[in-house]
Amino acid sequence: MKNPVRVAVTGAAGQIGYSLLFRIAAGDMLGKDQPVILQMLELPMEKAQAALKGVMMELEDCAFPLLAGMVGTDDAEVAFKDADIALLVGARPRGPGMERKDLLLENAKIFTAQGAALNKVASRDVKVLVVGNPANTNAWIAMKSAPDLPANNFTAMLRLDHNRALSQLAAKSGKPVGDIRKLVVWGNHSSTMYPDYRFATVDGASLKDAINDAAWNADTFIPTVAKRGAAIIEARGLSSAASAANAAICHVRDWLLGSDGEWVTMGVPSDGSYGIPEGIIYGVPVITANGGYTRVADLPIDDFSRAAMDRTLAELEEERAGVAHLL
Ligand code: NAX
Repeated sequence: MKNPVRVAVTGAAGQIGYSLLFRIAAGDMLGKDQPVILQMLELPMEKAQAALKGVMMELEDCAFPLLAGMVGTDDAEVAFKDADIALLVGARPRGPGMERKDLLLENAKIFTAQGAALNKVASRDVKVLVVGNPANTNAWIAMKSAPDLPANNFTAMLRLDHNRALSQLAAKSGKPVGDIRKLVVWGNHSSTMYPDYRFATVDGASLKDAINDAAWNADTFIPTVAKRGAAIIEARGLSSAASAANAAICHVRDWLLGSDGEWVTMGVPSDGSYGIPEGIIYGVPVITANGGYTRVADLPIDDFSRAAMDRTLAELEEERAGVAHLL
């Protein structure tokens, strides 16, 4: 039996947590032969801690053979102790009448503290995925607050946007979703992200040529992916949770176990390529192997794409400017 991997999950009693923890414990993220220890963080409030306790009781009741241990706590340094993987899901939601600026600042406080706690107690190679919004900027704040950890280990989740885009493309083209390769989602996890299927293929043939509908791309596809989160809230009365948890599982699984040469989208600190200033956490296509990722380099960027990529970059730079004074 392999040694257990320590997986920290924040916001563990929330909706995404409820869809995520059971799948991790079942082996969907790290493999059916990989034991895990779940280290779960929640707010200190009585209600949050009670809910966390309930989730832990249910985890126990599943009798998952791979669940080698559990910790439930309101202390980030306990949750992150020796963590190999940290899924930062908990974040401050937007309250009634709250300005975007205030939301950014409230989250900046959370992710500064959590970055510092990771820096202090986590494994020196901890892999961090930020799900809590604004995910890219929160990941940037955590990265900046953890100077002793590798910056490239701080990532933000764009995989839900990627998966949403895949399904829209499959529906439009009539091709099986699992056969679509080389999709990219550039930028911020927000409605400004740019899903780009110019390079996508099915069975080696161009998906763009098969679809051959530029108006659909601009007028239907991009807005549908951009507004999908709002459409889910409208339909369900709650934000995406199972699909978000699934995307987190896909992101970490591919990162740790490899993508077999396939492109996947991850929000990662920019290396300056594609005109994205260094350090900004920006969605790009990567190929993953051996616990690392390599950007897909030198893709041609046309005028339409440049404008879309610059728009989402401008939003990220504005978010960063709003919190930079705290770091
Ligand atoms: P919930 O409100 O259901 O759960 C969040 C949980 O986090 C709560 O139980 C809360 O007590 C806890 N929490 C808040 N601050 C915390 C802190 N400082 N430390 C530990 N726990 C804390 O939200 P849920 O639907 O689970 O969504 C979680 C986050 O994911 C939100 O920020 C949401 O906007 C974001 N999302 C990000 C997505 C992405 O693709 N990157 C998609 C889905 C989702 O919207």
